[in-house]
Amino acid sequence: NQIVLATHNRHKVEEFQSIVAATRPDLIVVAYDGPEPVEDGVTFAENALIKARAAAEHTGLPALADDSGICVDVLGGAPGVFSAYWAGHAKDAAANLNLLLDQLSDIRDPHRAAQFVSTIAFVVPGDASRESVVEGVWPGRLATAASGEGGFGYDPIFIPDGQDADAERTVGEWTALEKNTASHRARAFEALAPLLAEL
Ligand code: ITT
Repeated sequence: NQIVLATHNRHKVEEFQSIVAATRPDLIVVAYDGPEPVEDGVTFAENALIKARAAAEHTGLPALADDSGICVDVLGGAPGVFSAYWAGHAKDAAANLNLLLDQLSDIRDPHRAAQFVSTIAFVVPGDASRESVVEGVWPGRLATAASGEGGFGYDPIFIPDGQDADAERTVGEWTALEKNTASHRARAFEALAPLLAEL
């Protein structure tokens, strides 16, 4: 059973392969390498659907797409859908997270609350009735400096809630397995699992 993952982000491919292997080892996740559609939606759901529909149409396979980002409370939910390009058009992860830290250092917010959001669209070619969108949210707060080499994007500055107060780590310091059992992406996939039962 193949399912195509509509992303050009290799970290997302690795994470989905690990998440799917843990609960649906019969499903083979293949990365989509066809033309990238223009992501001009204004919400995670719109962008996820744009990507999943394009991959389903191009490959003829059931398709998943993840549109995701980090949403900072004191910034009204930004960077949100603009997370990949927060510091410009280059998709430069270090520049993005440094800009976010700079922005937070100018604002007095002792909580620094933020959440990672993953929105997954599922599209089955030729069966619009099965099209669906689910969301996973991972609450936490922003560190004051980056630490850790793991993960990607904003992981080095995100401290998930629920850790022992004297041993808090950023996701950059977590193992891949730790991240993939707790993350916004894992939570969204859990919500999606019942819809994949027929695959
Ligand atoms: P595709 O559109 O090809 O899937 P992308 O990286 O451009 O790849 P998005 O448009 O969904 O994907 O942007 C998501 C951005 O949000 C991503 O580039 C990171 O900056 C951030 N992000 C999402 N999930 C993350 C995670 O698990 N850890 C760290 N940063 C994450």
